Amino acid sequence: MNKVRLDDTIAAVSTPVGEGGIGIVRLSGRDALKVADRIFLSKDGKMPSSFRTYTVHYGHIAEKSTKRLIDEVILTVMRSPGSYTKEDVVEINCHSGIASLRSILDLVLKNGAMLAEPGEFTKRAFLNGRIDISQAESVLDIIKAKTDLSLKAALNNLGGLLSKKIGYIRNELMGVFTRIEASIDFAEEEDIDALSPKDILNRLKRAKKETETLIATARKGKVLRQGVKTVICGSPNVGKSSLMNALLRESRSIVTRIPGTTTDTIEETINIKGMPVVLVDTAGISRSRHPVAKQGIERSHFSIKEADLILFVTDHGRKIEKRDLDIIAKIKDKEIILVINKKDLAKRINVNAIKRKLPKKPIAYVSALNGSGIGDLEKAIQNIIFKGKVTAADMISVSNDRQLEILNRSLEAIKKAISGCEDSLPADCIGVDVRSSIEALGEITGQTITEEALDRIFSEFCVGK
Ligand SMILES: Nc1nc2c(ncn2[C@@H]2O[C@H](COP(=O)(O)OP(=O)(O)OP(=O)(O)O)[C@@H](O)[C@H]2O)c(=O)[nH]1
Ligand SMILES: [Mg+2]
Repeated sequence: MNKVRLDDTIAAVSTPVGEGGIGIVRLSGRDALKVADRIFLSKDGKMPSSFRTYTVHYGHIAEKSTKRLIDEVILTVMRSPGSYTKEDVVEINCHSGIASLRSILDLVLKNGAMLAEPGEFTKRAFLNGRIDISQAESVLDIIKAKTDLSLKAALNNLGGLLSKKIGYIRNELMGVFTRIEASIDFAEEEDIDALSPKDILNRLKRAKKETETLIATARKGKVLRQGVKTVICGSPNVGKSSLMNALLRESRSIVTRIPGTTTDTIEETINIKGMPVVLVDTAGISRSRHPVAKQGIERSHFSIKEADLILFVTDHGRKIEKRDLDIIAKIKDKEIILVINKKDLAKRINVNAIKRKLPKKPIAYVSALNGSGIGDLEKAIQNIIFKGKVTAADMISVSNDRQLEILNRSLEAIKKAISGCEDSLPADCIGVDVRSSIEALGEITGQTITEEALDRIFSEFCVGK
């Protein structure tokens, strides 16, 4: 397929595939209205190209050559530059069935539009200067937001709060850079407005501090965006699946009294005080030789490796065994909450023996059977993930690994510039580092982004966004 060019008019189905009340085919580009003219029959015979911006019109989509009606629709016109892409945009609200959506899309494509690439509407909003790249990324975060807090953080970024912070740091560095350049170019002239070395150092230190603050938000940003992978693990039959169900408040995992019930990992997302938590129930870890159990246990180990947090489950009514200790040895360097389940049963567990192996890890006593202690466990999860409350500062956060990697790169360059100043290196040496930190920051907002990086960002989107 030919690559779509920026001056092509693009079209795609912008709603999820499937049966629903309404589906939307969206068009964007300079011929969007012309294409609509060719396929829209309004009651009074008026053409979309005569419609005012932000007006809504009733009519039919039809193949005009054969007079075949395809669907009854509502058509909206949003004219350039006041639209999502800053181009002329037409949205056709039709009935959301595969046949209707596909026929309308086919007709639109036959009449001069090109099928949009993934994320291309948002990409055009960036290329046409309506939003920057970090804002475009937040569109994806909004679509994927699983809780109200995730949504709030993503909306802040869409509103440009992260871009503003980056802009502040970049300005600080620009100030330093232009003065350094001036001092090199006009070194002989006495009265140039050069910053003193102390001013330069102060500005660099401010930029360093702001960058570090942003980097510190990355962990929470990632939590809000992707959720915390929380893996429930332990020996067979300790009540892992029962705990999963108690946290989910529904009977998702199979529970039986037979050890080895769970043989595969099961994932579900829950919302704990606004944080998305991705719970993973795993097969109990034992030395089973059964081929099904063995594969399941391999998956348990894999999940443990990937976990942000582990709920290590033991049984209040049973003594600690070697296999519990083997699991502890594997997980002890991770973030862990020790969950002592079945607290409704008489105590046989030696908690101190585990505490010695897992010093300073929080402990929660629960009964997955009757639900007691589950609220405390949720609080412990919240504490460990967010070290307490979510603050307003967390709501302006670096939301993905791309942004984090760039910030780290920029920070390294700033640090080099600072030590250059402290060692009184020549101005041009310091200038090189300041410039590379400025260029790095430009990649977050898109001022200095490569085509390849752009493609990578938008490939995460679906067609139609
Ligand atoms: N008394 C009591 N029994 C429980 C509790 N939680 C789970 N059980 C029982 O323990 C047995 C095992 O529960 P599961 O949730 O299947 O345990 P599991 O750890 O997922 O087991 P595997 O998947 O086989 O590794 C079942 O009979 C549960 O009803 C609890 O808090 N108290
Ligand atoms: Mg189970």
